[in-house]
Amino acid sequence: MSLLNILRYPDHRLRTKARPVVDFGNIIENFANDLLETMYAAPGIGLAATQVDVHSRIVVVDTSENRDEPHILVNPSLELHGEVLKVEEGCLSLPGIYEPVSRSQRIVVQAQTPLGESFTFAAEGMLAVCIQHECDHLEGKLFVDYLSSLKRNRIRKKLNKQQTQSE
Ligand code: GNR
Ligand code: NI
Repeated sequence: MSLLNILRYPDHRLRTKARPVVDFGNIIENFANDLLETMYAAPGIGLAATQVDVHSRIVVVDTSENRDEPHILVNPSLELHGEVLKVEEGCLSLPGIYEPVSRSQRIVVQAQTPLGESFTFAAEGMLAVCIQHECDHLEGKLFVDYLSSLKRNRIRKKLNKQQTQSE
């Protein structure tokens, strides 16, 4: 197991569209466990491979109180259902930034395990929000893309300044 480095906005590598996983097995399983370890250490409730500069369709999430309900989703696809509500989001690639984003409150997820088994499940509330946020990362999309360009520019300047000061 190892901790992975998380890319920070506005790093252009966060804009990469991830490719489907075709080779299932131990290598993908080990990588997914590294993603989980990195997510728990951060700490965060989700992490997409894109955020650690791996451009394969793999995300992990755990929105449970006790941090003991990990989900590994390989090649996820979503059906959006239910009400659309604004929920405050954060992102490990934009530390300290929190803004409301409109998301479906219910989703049906189709995905594969690291060994290639297909499964489907329904999710709601924060788990549904988090999975939508992670699937956006695989498309090179970030939650600030839903904000006005004025707000996004302010955030970009703030994070650029923080990163310059910490170097
Ligand atoms: O840790 C995280 N918290 C969070 C809060 C609200 C909506 C989405 C998230 S995901 C985020 C971790 C992250 O950046 N995943 O990509
Ligand atoms: Ni994120």
